[in-house]
Amino acid sequence: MAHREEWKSTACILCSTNCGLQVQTQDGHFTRIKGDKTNPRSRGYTCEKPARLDHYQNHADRITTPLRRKPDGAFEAIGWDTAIGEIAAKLSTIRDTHGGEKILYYGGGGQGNHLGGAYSAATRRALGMRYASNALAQEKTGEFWVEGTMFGGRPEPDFEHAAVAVFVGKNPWHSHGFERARPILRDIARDSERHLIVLDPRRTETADLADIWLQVIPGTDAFVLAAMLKILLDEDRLDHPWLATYAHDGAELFAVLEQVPVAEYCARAGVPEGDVRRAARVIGCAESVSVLEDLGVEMAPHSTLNSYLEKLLYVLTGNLGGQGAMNFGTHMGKLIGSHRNNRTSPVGGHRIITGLIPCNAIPEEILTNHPDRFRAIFIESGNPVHSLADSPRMREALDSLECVVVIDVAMTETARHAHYILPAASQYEKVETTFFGGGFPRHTFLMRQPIFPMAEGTLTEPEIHSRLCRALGAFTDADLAELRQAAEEGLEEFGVTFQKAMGSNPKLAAILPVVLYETLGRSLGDGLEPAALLWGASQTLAAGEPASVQRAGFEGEGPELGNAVFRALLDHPNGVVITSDPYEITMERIGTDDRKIRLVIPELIQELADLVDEEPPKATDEYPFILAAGERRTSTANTIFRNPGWRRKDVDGALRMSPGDAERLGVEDGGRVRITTKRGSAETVVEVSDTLRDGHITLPNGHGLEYPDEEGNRRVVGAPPNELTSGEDRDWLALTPWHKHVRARVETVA
Ligand SMILES: Nc1nc2c(c(=O)[nH]1)N[C@H]1C(S)=C(S)[C@@H](COP(=O)(O)OP(=O)(O)OC[C@H]3O[C@@H](n4cnc5c(=O)[nH]c(N)nc54)[C@H](O)[C@@H]3O)O[C@H]1N2
Ligand SMILES: Nc1nc2c(c(=O)[nH]1)N[C@H]1C(S)=C(S)[C@@H](COP(=O)(O)OP(=O)(O)OC[C@H]3O[C@@H](n4cnc5c(=O)[nH]c(N)nc54)[C@H](O)[C@@H]3O)O[C@H]1N2
Ligand code: SF4
Ligand SMILES: [Mo]
Repeated sequence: MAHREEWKSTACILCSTNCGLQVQTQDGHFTRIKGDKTNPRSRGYTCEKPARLDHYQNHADRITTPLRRKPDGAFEAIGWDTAIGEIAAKLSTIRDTHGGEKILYYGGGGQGNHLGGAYSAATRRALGMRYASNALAQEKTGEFWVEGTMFGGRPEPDFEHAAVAVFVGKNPWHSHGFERARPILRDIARDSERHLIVLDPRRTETADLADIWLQVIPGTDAFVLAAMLKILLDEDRLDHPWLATYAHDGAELFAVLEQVPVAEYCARAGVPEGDVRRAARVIGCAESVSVLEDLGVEMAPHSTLNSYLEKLLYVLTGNLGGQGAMNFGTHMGKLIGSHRNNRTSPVGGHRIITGLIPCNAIPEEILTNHPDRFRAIFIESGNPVHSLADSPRMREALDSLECVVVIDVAMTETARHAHYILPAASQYEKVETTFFGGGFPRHTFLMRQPIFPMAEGTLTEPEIHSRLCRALGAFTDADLAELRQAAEEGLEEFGVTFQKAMGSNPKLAAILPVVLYETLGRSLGDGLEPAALLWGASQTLAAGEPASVQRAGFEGEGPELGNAVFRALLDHPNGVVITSDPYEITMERIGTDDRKIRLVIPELIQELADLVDEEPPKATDEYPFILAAGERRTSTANTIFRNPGWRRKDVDGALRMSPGDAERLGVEDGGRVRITTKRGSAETVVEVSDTLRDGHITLPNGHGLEYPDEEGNRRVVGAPPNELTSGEDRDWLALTPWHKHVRARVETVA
């Protein structure tokens, strides 16, 4: 009988959708990859990208030994014990001299991994670190702040059932952001009863499918959204009884909206007034509406205001709670911190939103003589030198710090600036998961198990954090003896002992994740240790939402119910439906103090009113183009793949430009150009594309990484977008960068 390879269930790590995969492997390589039909959420769907995943697992930039930077800048290999010992010593010296809050934590997870970040909580407590940031604080924090203020929670769309789907600065055909995006988009487009509305200056693949495509002039969404709201008001399409029940009075907002000159705002945004009226009417009359915004408005002028106006579209029309509308789901572990938080950054006094310092503030909080400046940074699973605005300034900031520690799988642009680099096992060599949205009304959670043995010389992040905590003196084996004993006796016994220990021993409670890892984790079996934290998350979920968990088919109550969820996660690496909810529950999950929606956000009402006096964006002679720096394409996946050879198309990461602009510049498809902004310049090839307006150019994200070519020479392929961006062009409230709105000039090169 022919030998048949075993298929193993896992998930794609290339975007936040985390589609279920089935894979076969041989000799450390993926040999076959297909969508997992048994995954309850993705149901067999994948896009084209995971077929290339072997380029993540195997590449020339993988690091497999801890590295220490020598005074001459070169790295030397050191042992793990040396690395852990020296890092613990350096960071505790900084803590003892200046205070642990002078050590900034950055990262904690990418598109497919979050357990490292969750375990880092122990190391952070052990060192007294108080401040953190990650990539969410350069895209989603404005939106989080609005959602926190209005709802005290984060609603999620239900496009599968929505009568009307609205995308604001979002191209789900390529970027996804919800499960099975392409079939769902096609279904909506095909169904004459349903509508797809897209606000995007480029005729994207999603816009091509739309019933109504509003081709806004870049940066003018606030005008279109305000006009749509005013039309809803004029035509009295608000859901008054619903608003009276669930929302606070909106008089102050309505008074400002009353003043919106619809025709003029449409003209400023460059969209036909008739189309805007039709879009507003379709939304106002719909059975159900789901809306999703993304970088096109978050990384553009009026970022946080855009988020507010976008939410008002569905709230004023009563599209919160219900099939096809926006709903509040359950959470397995927390990805984001509390919405209620009045802290600010230590130097600049910038708002900390959901526990995160704005990414754009990081260099300012370092490059200063201010006594409260950061003196060290601990970076895990993030590549801020490449991914945050103004790469040169980020390099300068890192180089000025007393200690930079990086945990990564690869030698990255950021790792090159570290004093210590700790090599992590890859996301297919360890237990991992994400805490990204799990879906509503059925919430699917997937805990992956190792597909490959760990690369020699690497450790998992949970193990690294455990070793650091031990070296910092946060625990000893004696502290854990009783818990270890209990773990051997089973989950029930462990639960009781754990509860007692957390209540009576603050020293252990402070490093809870590592305690779970070292006790329950060690009892789960080789390689499964990191799963221990999900036992805690399962218990929290079962305690907080017992009825939702029971509706998903789990039996028992209290700790027994949590144990049932945890066992299911261990047994089903293809994903588990952990909660199931009726749509009505959404209104019970409004998390504001008095459980009512706030329609008025005073901080943003003034900005809305001031739009009236805003000059439309004007091109200048020096910088005639608006560059969208970082477009999602079939050939991009953040910086998860380092080998440019993963790309079949658009290998050089072309600058897209309209035919008219190309002709004026005298450049043809495939021709080379230099892009220059006030901050820097980069060379690339041109793709002439009739999807763009004149004056609007786009560059892909994730390009411009250094990687060895066939002769072993390190080469940068494509343009690194953040050599061109600046940290000062940003939202006033959330400090999100205007990456979609970078003024630029383009010149041909020979
Ligand atoms: N293939 C692929 N998918 C990905 C990723 C990836 O790297 N590659 N990254 C993932 C990540 S981290 C994220 S955050 C998401 C981002 O997902 P998206 O936000 O959907 O991705 P982008 O292509 O950056 O931007 C969306 C759209 O904004 C439009 N836009 C530009 N300027 C404006 C404007 O002024 N107004 C409006 N309304 N639109 C504008 C662009 O034309 C573009 O179509 O994608 C995720 N998915
Ligand atoms: N100009 C411009 N800049 C942008 C964007 C844009 O549109 N334009 N998009 C922004 C957005 S929305 C985002 S989300 C960010 C993304 O930027 P980052 O947050 O920097 O995320 P990734 O590129 O996904 O890189 C994650 C890092 O994790 C590492 N890694 C992979 N697996 C593991 C693992 O198992 N353990 C550890 N420890 N590390 C691992 C990778 O090698 C990589 O260094 O980029 C942002 N930057
Ligand atoms: S949609 Fe995202 S998670 Fe799904 S297969 Fe494509 S890249 Fe992977
Ligand atoms: Mo992102």
